[in-house]
Amino acid sequence: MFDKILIANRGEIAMRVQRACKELGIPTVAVHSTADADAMHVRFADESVCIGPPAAKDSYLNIPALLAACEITGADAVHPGYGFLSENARFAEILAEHNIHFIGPKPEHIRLMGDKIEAKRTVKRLGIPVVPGSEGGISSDADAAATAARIGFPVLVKAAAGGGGRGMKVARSADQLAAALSTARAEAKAAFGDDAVYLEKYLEKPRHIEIQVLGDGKGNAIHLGERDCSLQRRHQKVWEEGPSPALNTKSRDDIGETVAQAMRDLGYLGVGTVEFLYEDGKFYFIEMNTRIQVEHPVTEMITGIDLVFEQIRAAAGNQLTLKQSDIVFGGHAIECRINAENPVSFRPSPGKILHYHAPGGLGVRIDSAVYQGYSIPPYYDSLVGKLIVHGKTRTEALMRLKRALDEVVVDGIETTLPLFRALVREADIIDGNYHIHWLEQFLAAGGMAD
Ligand code: MV4
Repeated sequence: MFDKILIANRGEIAMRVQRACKELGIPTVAVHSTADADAMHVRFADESVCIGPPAAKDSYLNIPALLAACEITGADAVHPGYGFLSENARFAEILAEHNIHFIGPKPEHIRLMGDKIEAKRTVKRLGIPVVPGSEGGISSDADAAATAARIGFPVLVKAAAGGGGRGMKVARSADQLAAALSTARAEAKAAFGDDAVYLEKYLEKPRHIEIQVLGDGKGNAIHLGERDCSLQRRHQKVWEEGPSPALNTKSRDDIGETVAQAMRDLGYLGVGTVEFLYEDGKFYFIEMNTRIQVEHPVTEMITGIDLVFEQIRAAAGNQLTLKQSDIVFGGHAIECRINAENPVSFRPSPGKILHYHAPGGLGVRIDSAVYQGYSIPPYYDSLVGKLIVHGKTRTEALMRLKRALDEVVVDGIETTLPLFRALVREADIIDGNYHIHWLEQFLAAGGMAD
């Protein structure tokens, strides 16, 4: 096992990783920018190192500073959390060159899944269902036209280097195709420095369902069920739950086993998420995330498995001791991402938390790094904390969510709490009847304004 883990992140995920390290008996090193000197993740670590000024590129993304912090403290492993350097294959390689373990997948798998065209080609070969579309990249307008004629309109042009929705353009008919192609290419070039694009059939009203996986890099891998993350705004997840209201046991076991077998064949190491669009009872792969995700607690609550603990064990070279038959799904969990944002305009609202009260009671979990008197800095994401509830049934989870939302106090800044208090009272949400465009349609229709 590792001697000391440096956590190259901040906020709630840095605290979350510390909790797993404590249970494993491994000392932790926090790193922080000058803006985060008063942060909770610094107070709770065994040691801390200031790695630079507020801007992430000078601190949490500063690889030489992180290497120096490992050297100074004697950390022999780095946990990257999510965001920042978590899906940077080069960072994982540089750590290895310095004899420091990266707590994450093999660099080749991070790189593979970062290229959406290569990722899709690979998972298709491994038996995972993909969205009908181009075989690899699109070479010309004629190539695009031929592919669109084969799969039928509407089609979606996507950036190979994309993800998060940037560089995506819909073409609803042949006369829109050339423009969609050149706009998507230009956006991809500007955002990622790579104008490679591919074409897919556009699915109109799917759900976003993702499968959690865990592997040991030695050919053993399992799945831990799904999370339904359809409730998003501008590609930011707002509400995640598991199991998906749209699946039954057989559909879960089928897609889960397909994904787990693909991860065995790949020799995947650590935790990962295979993302699908789900429409008319069918799954279509879109991409794979090679990191621990914000919404991982949903899976922890319905399986009882500590994903960060397992991730660290696997990175240290331990064989997977969990078998698929050990994974028993119990009850229902819902996570709400409470952001420091105006609940109508979604403008960031950093500043000082004057009053704070975290809800408690049976089936309620808060993953947060804020405290009363803490000032949310303006430099990073606006996550105040995650409220996760668990119940035997979805109805019980919703009941607990409603009660917990009425109990939380976060005063002094604006938060998205009013959005969640409205959502738990919406018929479609209570019924689990939503898709990837539901939330934006709700907001556009004045769901929060009137
Ligand atoms: C799609 C799609 C419809 N059809 N692909 C958006 C982000 C990116 N990672 C994948 N995305 C989509 N891909 C096909 N073939 C619709 C989306 C999409 C979306 C997906 C998941 C959650 C929210 C979304 C919001 C808008 C569009």
